Amino acid sequence: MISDKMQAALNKQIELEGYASFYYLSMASWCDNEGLEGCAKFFHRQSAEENMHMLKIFHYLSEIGGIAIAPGIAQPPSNFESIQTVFKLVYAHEQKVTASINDLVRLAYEEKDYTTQNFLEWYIAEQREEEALIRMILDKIKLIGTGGMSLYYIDKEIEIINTAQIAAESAE
Ligand code: OFO
Repeated sequence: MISDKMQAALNKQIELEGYASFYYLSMASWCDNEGLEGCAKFFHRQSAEENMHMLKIFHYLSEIGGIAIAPGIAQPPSNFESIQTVFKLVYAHEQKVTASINDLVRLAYEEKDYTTQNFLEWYIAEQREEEALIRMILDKIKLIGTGGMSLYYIDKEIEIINTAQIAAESAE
């Protein structure tokens, strides 16, 4: 049986993952509008992934006899300064998610809720991969710089990364 505290914390995480999904959807729309098609595709896929992360917790709570709550999602920003800023914001948000997952693991341990602790292991690995991916993108953006044609090269680079991610996922 899950404790009320653990259940409330998992429902908070559902909200955070849901927000990430809409945040990245908003970024996809901004990229589309800026003509950054590769980036838009990347963010549509990221948004769908975050939705899956949200649902995974939702189903987990139902599975163990808890109550999953459909979250009210705050309006994410719809305008961004630059594509460089967008990826910096993504990195900051992923770090926030990682910190929140770590808090959940700590709580599960304190509550002696080993089932939830085990469930959260998937998220620990996922966050490690996500942070590494965004760091790699930020490094590439830095290498490309801000000269003429840089947006074109950044977009192409993100398109390549997105395609590789899709291929890796379908090979799993
Ligand atoms: Fe689900 O927060 Fe990123 O991966």
